[in-house]
Amino acid sequence: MAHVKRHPHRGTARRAAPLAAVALALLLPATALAAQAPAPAARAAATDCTLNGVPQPGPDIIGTNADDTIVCSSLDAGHTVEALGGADTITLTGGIDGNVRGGDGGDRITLAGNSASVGPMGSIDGQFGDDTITIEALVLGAVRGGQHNDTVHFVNGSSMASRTLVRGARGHDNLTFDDEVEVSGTVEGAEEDDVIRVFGTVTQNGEVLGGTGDDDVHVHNNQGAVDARPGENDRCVVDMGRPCLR
Ligand SMILES: [Ca+2]
Ligand SMILES: [Ca+2]
Ligand SMILES: [Ca+2]
Repeated sequence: MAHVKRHPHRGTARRAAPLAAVALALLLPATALAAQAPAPAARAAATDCTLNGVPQPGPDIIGTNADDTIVCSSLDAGHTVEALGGADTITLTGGIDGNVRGGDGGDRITLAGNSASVGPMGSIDGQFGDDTITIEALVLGAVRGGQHNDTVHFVNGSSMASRTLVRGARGHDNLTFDDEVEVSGTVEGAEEDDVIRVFGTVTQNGEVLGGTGDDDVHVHNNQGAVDARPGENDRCVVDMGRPCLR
């Protein structure tokens, strides 16, 4: 073990300053160190997107008015994706705590992957144009079709919670929830004639609302509230559980 006893021949003075800094840091009160550390609730900036293959760190990922391809594996709270005009393809594969907006044009927005989720403050909004929004993962925040005739599809493997909002908004919207999806929170077609299909269960924490316009609502198993009103020619069907409110 000769090397243990060997004294350094040089560099001692240069090392002294860093060592002193370390020693000083060790002497600092714990509160001072804590003040320098980020608050536990605030995560380090992690927005990680690409726009047409080019990395985009955020906070704002701005598309072009052509057809863009945007992929985000993370979007921090307060950060935005603004796809602007064109038929954009937006794929969300991680934690989405910011706001994703399709802009004009018929956009395709997909939430997919084992680690994908829309957090409580996160949102997806198709905005103008006939948008197709496909949800394959957890949504705690909001999914909005925005204006025009949108298709929102929660496929098997997706999930919701009591504060989730799914809103067709203006236009004739199609909102579909596959048979293994437990619908919680609020699902609403809102303005104009909408088609809402729940092939599984609306939980006791869930409500499905047609809104204005003549809506066509069909829920397989309702343990919550289903109400197509107030359209004059609404169609509302529940196969089992609590009947439609009238
Ligand atoms: Ca767009
Ligand atoms: Ca739309
Ligand atoms: Ca609507």
